[in-house]
Amino acid sequence: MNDIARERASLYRDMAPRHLTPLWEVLHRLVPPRPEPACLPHQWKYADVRPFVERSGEVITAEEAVRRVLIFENPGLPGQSRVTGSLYAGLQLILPGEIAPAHRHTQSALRFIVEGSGAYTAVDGERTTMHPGDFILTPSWTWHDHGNEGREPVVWLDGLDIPTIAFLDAGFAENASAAVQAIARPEGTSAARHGANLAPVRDADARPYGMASPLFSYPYDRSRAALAALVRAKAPVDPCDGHKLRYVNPATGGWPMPTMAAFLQWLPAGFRGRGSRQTDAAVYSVVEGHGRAVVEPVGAGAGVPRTFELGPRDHFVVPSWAKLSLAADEDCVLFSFSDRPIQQAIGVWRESRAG
Ligand code: 1HN
Repeated sequence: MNDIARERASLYRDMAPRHLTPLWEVLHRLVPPRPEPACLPHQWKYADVRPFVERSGEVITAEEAVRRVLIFENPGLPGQSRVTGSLYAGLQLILPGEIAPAHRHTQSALRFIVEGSGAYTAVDGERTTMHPGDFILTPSWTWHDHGNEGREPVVWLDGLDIPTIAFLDAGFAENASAAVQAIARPEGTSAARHGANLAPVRDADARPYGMASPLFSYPYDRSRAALAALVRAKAPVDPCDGHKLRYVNPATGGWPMPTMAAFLQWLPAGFRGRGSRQTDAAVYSVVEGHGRAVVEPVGAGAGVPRTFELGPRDHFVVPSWAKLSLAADEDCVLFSFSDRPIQQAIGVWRESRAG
């Protein structure tokens, strides 16, 4: 060590007890030229995951677990219950006759139904019955419980903004006094008020969930029909995305929840997509068809491109600014979600479709 290096080292040592550190030693890491996510690309094949979901159903009830979920833990973020830097994801199982007790929290949740029909989720007094491919919201601070009055196991993908709310130290939660919340309105009321391109005239019913969409269930048959109609109409196929639509809050035209965006896309058979990058890391759930995702990450995973063979109920995560290229051997339908609303609200969201 030369004199100046020694002087610097002693400066750092002397000021450390005062909780002072030199910016110039870390500046390049604080503001890297492009994102350097610790998050890695990863795939969870349903055939690999399903036996563990089933075994979890043998060792604990939904009620005892409160939520019986296997967390999708990103291999680049071990022990942190995160699927990306800002998001949590997992697969939840509810068996016939079970309930998951009512509670509420400031974290927002979304559900995407992966397997089975006949379970319900209730949000602030209204139930909606789950079918594969349905997209369901649990907005921040709404009471919610789940139950399965059907005859088959039901599995869904949970997406929550848990790491984001933890980062903000803004998490609150409470349990309801009753495990199953009372039904205040018949099933379908939210869809009638907000799901037919109509809206309540007066304010009382206009925004039951504050900033989140007043429509809390987006059934798959309607979303799929929209994409299928675009395919039939020979609408232009985006070179990166195929046919891709975003779920909307019908009251605003904006995102369904303030912290999470969700999308449904159709890749026509034979599609060979161009690569694109976005600053919002995304979690994908394959609904239909077989294809491929090539993910070329930056940051911790740089230099290790991953190819994921896609089939129904497989899940994968694409880190921020990774190049994603999608291909389809047969018609493919993909669901995905991300933190794009946060990034767009603060003006930092970017996309590169240059390849
Ligand atoms: C939660 O409330 C649900 O309501 C799922 O189904 C997963 C993970 C952490 C904290 C709360 C649910 C959750 C959760």
